Amino acid sequence: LTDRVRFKPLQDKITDAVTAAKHIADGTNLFISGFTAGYPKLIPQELVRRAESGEQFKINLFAGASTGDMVDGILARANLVAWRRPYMSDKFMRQEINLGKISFKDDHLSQLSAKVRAGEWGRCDVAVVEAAAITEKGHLIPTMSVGNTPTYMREAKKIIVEISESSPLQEGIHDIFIPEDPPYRTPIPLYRTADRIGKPFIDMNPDRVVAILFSTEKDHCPIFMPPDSNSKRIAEHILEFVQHEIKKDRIPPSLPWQAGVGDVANAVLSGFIEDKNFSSIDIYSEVLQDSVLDLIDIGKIRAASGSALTLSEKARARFFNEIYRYQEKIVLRPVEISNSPEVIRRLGVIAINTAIEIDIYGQVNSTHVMGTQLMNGIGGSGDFMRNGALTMMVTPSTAKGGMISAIVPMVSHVDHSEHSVDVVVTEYGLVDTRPLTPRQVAEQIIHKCAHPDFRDQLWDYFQRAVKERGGHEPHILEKSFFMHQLFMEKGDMRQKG
Ligand code: 0RQ
Repeated sequence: LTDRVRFKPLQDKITDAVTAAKHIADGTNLFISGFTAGYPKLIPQELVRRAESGEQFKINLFAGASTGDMVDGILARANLVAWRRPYMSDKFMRQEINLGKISFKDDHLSQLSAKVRAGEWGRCDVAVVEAAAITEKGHLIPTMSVGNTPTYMREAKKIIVEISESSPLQEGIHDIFIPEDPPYRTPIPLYRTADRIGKPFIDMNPDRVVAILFSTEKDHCPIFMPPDSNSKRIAEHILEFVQHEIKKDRIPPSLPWQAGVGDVANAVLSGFIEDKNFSSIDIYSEVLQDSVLDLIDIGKIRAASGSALTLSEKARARFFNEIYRYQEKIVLRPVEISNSPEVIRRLGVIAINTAIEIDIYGQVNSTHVMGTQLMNGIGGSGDFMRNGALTMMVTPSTAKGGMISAIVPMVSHVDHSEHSVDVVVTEYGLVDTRPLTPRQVAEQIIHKCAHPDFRDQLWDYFQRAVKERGGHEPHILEKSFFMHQLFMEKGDMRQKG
């Protein structure tokens, strides 16, 4: 206890979840820690228990990004969430959002903290945050993520802390810096991936702490599969292309990398393990995954910066055992710093993010299946795609067993415009759109990136659009969604006969 709650005046705030959760009532705006990892676990369970015992209430839930079933899943299933912001990836919550039962708004992750400080999200009633410890001076050491927690704690009227006994003390890995707000904003003084510009803890006003809980619950750990053949091929195209650009002296060899969450990101980073051309890598990303530890182990990482560490069970154990070694290389920051457009642009990040669909001119849909059904949210992809030095959108060429083409005439929803997308990659090939006109982009995306099953119909559409309508980016508006329409009518985008 004294090890974890070292600030004596707060020790009498240690209590149980039932007592702590009494600060949360119908209509409470609840701001939680958590960014794929590091979310509170006891308070959500207690809220569900109250709902199951017949209490009628709903909360508005604000996080850093996605959490786990222990937050988004159980709260959504208990029908306790009125509003959820931002990015989430829970299956049931997604369903409720698409049914209009949970209100959801998708923000760029870099912007949320400033919006909360500006009061755009309304009252900041209660913050519930997971911590490894409270320091001698009453400051908070977070666990596996930082996200928006520094701002949530600064703004909340009441703070509930869940001390995670399953996390070892992780002092020294976090770098907490809250930038100034307009109109008196000065530059964020971060010039290299490894820079530490803030404090190793989150400032906390002990007077606002209403409860401290001890928790033995663990984050749900993702299971990373070895890269499949598509992810491997996408990774190969990317690494070959970047090497080519470095050889041609078009980009310096030392630019930091960002890769979104998931298989392709892991495959690209795993590709570095084998590749002799990359020996000293900086990662300036949002979520750091297992592959970062592998690269540190073989001495290839100079610095890895992110807002969260999302590790499989095995990698987590490795990290906890040798935290002193990994923390020399890893920095965890607030998401407004890890995803800061200013810093991403200054460092010249090579950004790789995954799309749901990409159109022949390079517009990208990352969030809505068939233009209407929310998948997860834009996450940090907009922050990185709009500001990276070299930006890549990747996707397998098909989805749903080959019935859906990820390359379409016109995207059914737009998250990233052609102006933010330098390079398009599928397992079939890569198109560098930078030196091309939109018509040349269309020709190349159809021939190099689309799956062979869909090339003819895409080419036929494009040719007709050029002939019948012309223009800088030819389209036949009444036909632009013919592939989506085919899927909705027949369950297959392929044109037969
Ligand atoms: O559906 O789960 O029902 O099988 O989308 O697709 O292929 O498993 O790939 O997990 O990498 O997710 C874009 C959603 C890709 C993700 C997206 C269906 C597919 C499957 C998932 P099932 P895969 P991934 C920073 C970066 C936005 C945020 C971002 C994402 C499911 O990468 O959310 O980039 N990105 N953040 O079948 C219909 C298509 C489809 C399709 C895929 N064209 N039509 N369904 N699917 N393409 C990180 C953070 O911000 C935290």
